[in-house]
Amino acid sequence: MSFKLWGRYSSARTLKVILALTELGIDYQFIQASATMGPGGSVEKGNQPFGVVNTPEYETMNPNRRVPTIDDDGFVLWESNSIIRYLGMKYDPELFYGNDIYTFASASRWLDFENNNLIPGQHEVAMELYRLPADKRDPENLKTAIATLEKEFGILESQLAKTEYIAGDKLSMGDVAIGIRTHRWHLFDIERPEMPNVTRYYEAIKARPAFSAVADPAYHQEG
Ligand SMILES: N[C@@H](CCC(=O)N[C@@H](CS)C(=O)NCC(=O)O)C(=O)O
Repeated sequence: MSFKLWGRYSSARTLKVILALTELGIDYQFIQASATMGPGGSVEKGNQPFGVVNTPEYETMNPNRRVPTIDDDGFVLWESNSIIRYLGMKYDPELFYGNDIYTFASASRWLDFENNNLIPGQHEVAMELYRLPADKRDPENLKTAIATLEKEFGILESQLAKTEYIAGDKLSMGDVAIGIRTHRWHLFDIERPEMPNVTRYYEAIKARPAFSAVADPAYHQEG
């Protein structure tokens, strides 16, 4: 089997794919790629990017020139949450959605929630805390993003009062995305309201052996 993943460790979208691959026990070759981050950190601070995404070969695979992208034995796919769904369906439907269409739909909905409701706030906080040079930071923007995240994590808190994991009482592919966002939120140096169910969930997610592949705080706080 040949499996390739293009991405960067500071990208939570890439980390979702890394976590999915690790949960599934799939070996892969990792190629660092980015237009906005590089070995020294953020391009916003004058660092060189990893590159690769601007080559014609990459554009042929992924016309957005974004990461992550996978090549699974010749099958190319981009869009992180579509990659997670694909990996679950192909390699372990039982682990990723209990091999059940309703669990699939529910978990899939939380993948969309992650993309639509959690990523915008988390992106802004990461930019404001780590990636922008000091003179480009905007405290009002940071405050707004933190407030947005509190509201969205409140929705997770309500769900996790009802179920152990995000789409039921067993782990699903939804937890790949929600777990990483929960980790990143806890690593941000910000105040967070008490959310006992999110805390209980976070401990359960962190205890999974596969989570060590994406846990390194440096991945989440890189500037
Ligand atoms: N909806 C896409 C968005 C991809 C995306 O915006 N990725 C970011 C990294 S998280 C990116 O490529 N940033 C620019 C870069 O690193 O060159 C997905 O989920 O895969």
